[in-house]
Amino acid sequence: MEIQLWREILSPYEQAVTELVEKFQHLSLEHRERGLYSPIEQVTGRVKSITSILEKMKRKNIPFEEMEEQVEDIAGIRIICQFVEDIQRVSDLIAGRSDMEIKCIKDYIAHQKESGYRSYHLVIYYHVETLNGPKKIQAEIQIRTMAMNFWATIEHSLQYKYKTNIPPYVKERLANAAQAIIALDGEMSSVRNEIMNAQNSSLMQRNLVMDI
Ligand code: 0O2
Repeated sequence: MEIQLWREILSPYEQAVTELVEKFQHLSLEHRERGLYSPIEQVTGRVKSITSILEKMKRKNIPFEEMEEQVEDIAGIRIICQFVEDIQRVSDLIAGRSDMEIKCIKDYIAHQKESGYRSYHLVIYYHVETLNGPKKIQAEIQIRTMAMNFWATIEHSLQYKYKTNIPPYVKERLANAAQAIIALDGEMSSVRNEIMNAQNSSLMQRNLVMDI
């Protein structure tokens, strides 16, 4: 397919990623401006590469006409939280919004993937305004803790290196690391209130200094 056609297809997704990243960053800012703890630590986004879209269509036997409906993560947003508890708060914030409609939820925290992958995915419908009028597209929002993100980032690069053939001894290490991540998130949750209080008071002090 011609590159120009791909550009036209992917352009609304690029717009959606830019808008969604901005909206979630603003949500985080709003919390901080009100002196509230923000469940959102960091937001990133990307449009799936053409190669990755084609690879997924081939793997899942998706015909071209169904690409935009069936490849749900052409627009991808990643929200990183400090604590596991923050993930549900972010999901609730999304559910309460009028500009995002939840299509489905994939809870890989309650149901960890075989690889050890843990993350909370929401597929949403989102409207973008284009030259041809409004377009309803899908976006996948991945919500995970910093610790889960650390594991997923390392494992993703190993998948890239080994394709589907990660050696058994590496798989075993990854499985051990996944268990360690669960323990780490649990430990952090147990001191969540203390950490949140400490962060709030340092934020308030900073605001006071800026007011002077
Ligand atoms: P990218 O662009 O490199 O991030 P499938 O694609 O078959 O896994 P599905 O149901 O289409 O499954 O989508 P799913 O599982 O909700 O989301 C796919 C995305 O979740 C992946 O994107 C990863 O970002 C992440 N993910 C899913 N499983 C794993 C895993 O085992 N390890 C890691 N590190 N990430 C995972 P892509 O396709 O890799 O594309």
